[in-house]
Amino acid sequence: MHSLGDSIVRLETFLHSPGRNYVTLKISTEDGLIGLGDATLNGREQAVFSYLQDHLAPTLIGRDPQRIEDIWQYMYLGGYWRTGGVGMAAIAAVDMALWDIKAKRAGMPLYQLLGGASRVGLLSYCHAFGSDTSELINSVSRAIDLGFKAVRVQTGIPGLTDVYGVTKSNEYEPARRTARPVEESWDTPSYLRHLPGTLESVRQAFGDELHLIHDVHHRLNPTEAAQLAKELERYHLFWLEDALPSTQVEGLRFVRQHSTTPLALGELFTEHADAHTVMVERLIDYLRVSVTHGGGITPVKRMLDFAGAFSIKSACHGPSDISPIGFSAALHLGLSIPNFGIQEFMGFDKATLEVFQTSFSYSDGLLHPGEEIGLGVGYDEVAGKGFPYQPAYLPVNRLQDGTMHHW
Ligand code: GCO
Ligand code: MG
Repeated sequence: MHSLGDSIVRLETFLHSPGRNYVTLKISTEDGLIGLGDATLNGREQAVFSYLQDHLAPTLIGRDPQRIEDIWQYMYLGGYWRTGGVGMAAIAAVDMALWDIKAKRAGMPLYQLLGGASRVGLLSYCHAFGSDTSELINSVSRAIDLGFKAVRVQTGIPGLTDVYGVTKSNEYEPARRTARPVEESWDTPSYLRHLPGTLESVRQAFGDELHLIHDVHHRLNPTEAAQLAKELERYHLFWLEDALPSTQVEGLRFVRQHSTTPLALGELFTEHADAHTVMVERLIDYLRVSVTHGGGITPVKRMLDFAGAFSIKSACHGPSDISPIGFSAALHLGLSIPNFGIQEFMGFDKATLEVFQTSFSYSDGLLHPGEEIGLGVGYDEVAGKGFPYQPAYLPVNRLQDGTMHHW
């Protein structure tokens, strides 16, 4: 088969913890190009690291790095145990690194290869949270001062000590560096009683123009989700996120029948099949799949193109547990596709930005991937070594009587 004569000579996998744990892949080619990919999977970093280094990497040496699609199919179809977070994050890292290499070879930023810019920048949203309404209002004010036109709002709930999306530190990073997961508690009736009043206060404080997002984090059943979506209609949310676990398609149909509040989900999707029904039945308005967990740029672009046929927009998952490499991949994709919706932007701490050199920019609510060739991200391995892996887990969640609940 025709080849440009180049080949993959080295794949190196790094697991470093600047700020948090990140799994990073570096592919080197015979003609001296380097591509980077993100394979971070929150709380399962060592599993992805091993899958990449021990199982995938040896099979890719000597292959032509130009043949991204063929290599993707080789990894996905050839793996037999396809799909799932661990496997898809590993495949995604290879895919991203190969796109990085192709764009560097072409001498252009990746978004140019993907069809060029479809907009001047990407509308982004940040996280605002508070243990009570006044803290939340302060947090939203800070977001507005930074120029954000869209904000995710999460609030503490009276009677519950730890609530999803609310933390005492400034940076919201749900994984904690503990030997076992922290146990949080949850009470759905308290949440349902408390949330509407909080959103009312936020609307009263900031008016109608600000785009408001709220993340339920899969904690309701279909009846509760429908009641909440219906009750929140008057606050015209940008979206209500993960009102139900994304596998509960029948429940989503029920929520849709009862409410016009826009819905977003998909941060746990790892491939097209996970999203197929919610797309063709248009049970959602925004698809939250991330490039890192959805298998890379190649399949996620296909998924988003498909979603566009149903007027569903992109909203790539962008927490700080996706590395600056995966985040940049989402920016290049988002800048180029026609049905971009919004990009989550939690930002990265100082240590992370010491190890990953980024070229993306944020200004007045909009993100841009920058004009550096490739993905526009560098990785300082020496600096990375100063931040060794530390075990960290996402919390688990129990109802007040001790029953395990969705986290
Ligand atoms: C979001 C997500 C995150 C996740 C985290 C888990 O909407 O950004 O829900 O907050 O909890 O990414 O790894
Ligand atoms: Mg979420």
